[in-house]
Amino acid sequence: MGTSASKRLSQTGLKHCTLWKADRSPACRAVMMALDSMNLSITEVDINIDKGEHRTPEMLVLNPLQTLPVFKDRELVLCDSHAICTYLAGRYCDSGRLLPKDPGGRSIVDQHMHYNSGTLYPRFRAAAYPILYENCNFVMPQQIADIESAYCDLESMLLGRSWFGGSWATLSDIVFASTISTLNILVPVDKNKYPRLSSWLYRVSEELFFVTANRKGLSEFSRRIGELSQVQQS
Ligand SMILES: N[C@@H](CCC(=O)N[C@@H](CS)C(=O)NCC(=O)O)C(=O)O
Repeated sequence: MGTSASKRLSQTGLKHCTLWKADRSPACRAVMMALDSMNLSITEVDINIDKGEHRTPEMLVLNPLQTLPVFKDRELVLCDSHAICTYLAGRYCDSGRLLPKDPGGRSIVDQHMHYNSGTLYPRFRAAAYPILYENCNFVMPQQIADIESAYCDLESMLLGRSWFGGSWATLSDIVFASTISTLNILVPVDKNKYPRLSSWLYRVSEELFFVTANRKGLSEFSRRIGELSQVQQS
């Protein structure tokens, strides 16, 4: 378990906030990208999931669900990446850039968060966990089909738009960026079948928050999957 403080001097330091995270985890990387996008720095504690550090008695007090990320702001403890991202954007980003203040715009972002939480993330888990934790060395056919079907949904959602949530990158894009860039390692996004999704993935990969907060953990995930399976690494 390791603690690190602020990353860049220009960032606003929120000393009263802590994030327990693992870089390999897409849910954690969504929160890390949201923080970097808002130029916020908080105390970060690295947790080694392979060593079960997310299941220690101290962590169980914070999160009985035994998952990461876990976030604390004074007395408030949150244990879901979507809830953490919307809290941070609502509490610390006055402009409404990441999370629109108008109910219509906000509900679009919520809709994407529910899709990520209810459909996309479970499909990631079903494909990756057998490799990471159950000695399976390939992505199973049903899991590939489910992920391809999600790519079809996402391709349709991008009809006539460059970003999922509006005219610029919002929390929708940040949360999707963490899951889709990770899924892309397991089941590559075919640019011929999904041209809009593929262009969006390229576009979002160029965003500074993706470079600073997603790339390292994504490489770590890719390396681990490569060590454990026959999934081709690009
Ligand atoms: N819905 C939760 C999912 C959290 C989750 O499943 N996190 C994974 C890492 S990506 C985890 O902690 N896995 C450890 C385990 O299940 O033992 C969120 O978005 O925060």
